[in-house]
Amino acid sequence: MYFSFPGELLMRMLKMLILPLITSSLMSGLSSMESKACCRMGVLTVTYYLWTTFIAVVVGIVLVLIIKPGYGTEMEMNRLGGGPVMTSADALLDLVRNMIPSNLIEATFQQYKTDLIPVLKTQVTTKQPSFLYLMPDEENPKGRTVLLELTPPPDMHYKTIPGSSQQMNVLGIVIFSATMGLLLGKMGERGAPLVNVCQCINECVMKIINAAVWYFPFGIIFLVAGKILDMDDPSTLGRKLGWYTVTVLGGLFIHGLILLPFFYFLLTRKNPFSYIRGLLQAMVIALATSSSSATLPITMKCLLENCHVDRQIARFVLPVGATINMDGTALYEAVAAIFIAQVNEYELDFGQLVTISITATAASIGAAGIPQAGLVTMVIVLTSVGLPPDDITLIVAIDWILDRFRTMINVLGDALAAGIIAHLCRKDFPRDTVVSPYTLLSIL
Ligand code: DAS
Repeated sequence: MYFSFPGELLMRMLKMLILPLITSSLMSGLSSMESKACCRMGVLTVTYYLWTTFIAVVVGIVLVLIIKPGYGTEMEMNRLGGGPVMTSADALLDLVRNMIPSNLIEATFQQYKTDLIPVLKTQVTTKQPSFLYLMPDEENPKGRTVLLELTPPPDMHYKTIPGSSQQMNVLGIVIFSATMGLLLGKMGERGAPLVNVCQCINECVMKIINAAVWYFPFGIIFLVAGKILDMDDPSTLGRKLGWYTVTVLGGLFIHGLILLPFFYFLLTRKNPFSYIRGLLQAMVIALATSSSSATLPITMKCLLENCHVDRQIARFVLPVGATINMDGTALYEAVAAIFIAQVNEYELDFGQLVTISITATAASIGAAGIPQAGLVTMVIVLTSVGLPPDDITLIVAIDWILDRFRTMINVLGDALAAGIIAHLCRKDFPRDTVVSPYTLLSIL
């Protein structure tokens, strides 16, 4: 119990910094930019993020169809009755619905309130016939998340999957802060006092980060060691799901260390690997914490101090990327869904592969930047092609390892995007460039 304490302190330090960092960065960064530059940067950023996420999904689908990790595995299927309870339309609408949190402050704290893993493990160990409906704590007097029956009681409307809703709530904070920043920018002198306050908060947060960094190596050792000691049967890692693990890690390697650096070089004509070297600290923290939101303060520090990215760009691109850009998660969810179909000997047609690519992209946008959130939002992908969500239990035993690597690629994708956007939005960039999805390709 005490062994995990140093790692727990590390996670608490990082989580404590997220809200002040996102709000102060966006509000001070955007308020000091002229509106036209903001618009160009915003369109370029979102366009780039959607492109790279979709490409990550395509990489994952191609790999899993070539390697076929799910065939030939004699797994007794934990077949539980009932088709999918929710449709992908429900889930997607829910993602949008949660973009506007009713309570901004509560939304932030809800981000870490639901502990997903004990619930997932309960299902694995007890083979409980249930669907993963995770009740937020406040709705459950005993203060714990509970598994509900596959067919929820008639009066129960569709429940938000916490991983997605929390991410959308954080996205709500990003949207609120960005809007405030743009409005403050338009207010000129009248908005200056609040802009100064945001800039001071931002500087203070960065100083706290610099101080906290000295503790990180110590916390990381205990965080990862505690996780390994917690595993009941590490041998499950290799035997049943080896090829699946190879497929996911192979796809993450191809996307994160070949394709993304290649795009960086094409769009900036600079050496991507010297840029990535400046991000190693953030990638290690992502690997250790499995949380791209918690890594955000370190990613910001690496971008500003090691990669010398323009501060205004970093303050906008990173918080938005940490909430909606998760290339590693999108790739993983596509691979996992097709792997589960293969294990079920369920042939997916082309239309279903297209559906998986779209829902994996959307689900990754909705995944929270917290540990194993991608496992939860994957339910959207499975139900969109008629696969039983309960089959998540097939892959949950090794998810904690794969989550670290996909989080690392998520963080790498955000940081490389910041370098590209900073290059494309630099002062001498041709102003008359019409920013469209094809702009990025034409620049290539
Ligand atoms: N752990 C998530 C993140 O922080 C990624 C995931 O769960 O897929 O990016």
